[in-house]
Amino acid sequence: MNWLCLLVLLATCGLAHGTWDNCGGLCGYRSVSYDYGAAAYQYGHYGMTRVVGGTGAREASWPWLVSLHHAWIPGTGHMCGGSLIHSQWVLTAAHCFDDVSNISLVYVMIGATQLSHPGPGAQIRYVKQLRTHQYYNNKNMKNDIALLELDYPVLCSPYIQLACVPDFTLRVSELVYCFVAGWGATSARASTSSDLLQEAPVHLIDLKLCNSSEWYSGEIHSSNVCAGYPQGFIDTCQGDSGGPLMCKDNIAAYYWVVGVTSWGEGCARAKHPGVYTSTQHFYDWILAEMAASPYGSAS
Ligand code: 4AZ
Repeated sequence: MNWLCLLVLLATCGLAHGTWDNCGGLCGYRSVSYDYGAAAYQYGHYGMTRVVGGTGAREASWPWLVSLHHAWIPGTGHMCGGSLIHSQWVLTAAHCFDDVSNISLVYVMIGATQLSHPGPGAQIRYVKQLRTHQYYNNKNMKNDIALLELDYPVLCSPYIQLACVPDFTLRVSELVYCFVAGWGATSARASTSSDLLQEAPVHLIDLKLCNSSEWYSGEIHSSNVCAGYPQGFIDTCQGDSGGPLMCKDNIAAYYWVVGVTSWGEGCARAKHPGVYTSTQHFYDWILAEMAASPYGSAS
């Protein structure tokens, strides 16, 4: 069997646990290969420079990660992250739109790493429609998930690839290599976003522990995923919202987007890891919303 066949076979195995695609039949693949080595997963060995506690990502590192911009935000205009899950749909957080009254001021930058210099691999799309979850609650952050339909499909390239979304058959808690990435603040006190995409390895944290008394004491829902470190130090922060929590298992070459960055008490604090909306929990909702588009582009 040649390598191409093997790749197709692996991709087909992946699709058995969820997702839908139209980007050459693949999702979750990074066109450029990056070897972080085992040391990247040992707390304290990852370059504690700056997401919070991450490092600058290389070009095309996470080719499904997009930056949502708002025309009125000064500087780079970055507002939130998102994940390209279909050539015309971006998965993000509902709370990103809490203060947005005019969706035509929002646009999506796809295929960029440095926002001030997006480069020739980047594409920009406007929003045809926003679909926030009908039961999104901005007080307790339940159902913090939304979909954006883009005005035109993006073209896939080494810089632009689709994310894989897991259905209920994937055992997410068994995935061991997880990363967060985004253009959010690099410290809890910083109010500005980062020009260069930041990434960091994180661990999935058991929901019971995450919801225990010294942690989030009951604020975590069954539709959440917690990720980070008991000691803190490495975490998503303001501006990373809507972006992906991405995991893969030992052997697969592709990543699943298992969470959408939602909230946390502060950033990188001990016993207060990042809280993510579980994409697996909302798989059917995502599918139904895309299929129900009045424009019919995901049928
Ligand atoms: C935010 O405000 C935010 N530490 C995102 C993630 C986290 C905290 C805040 C997690 O967008």
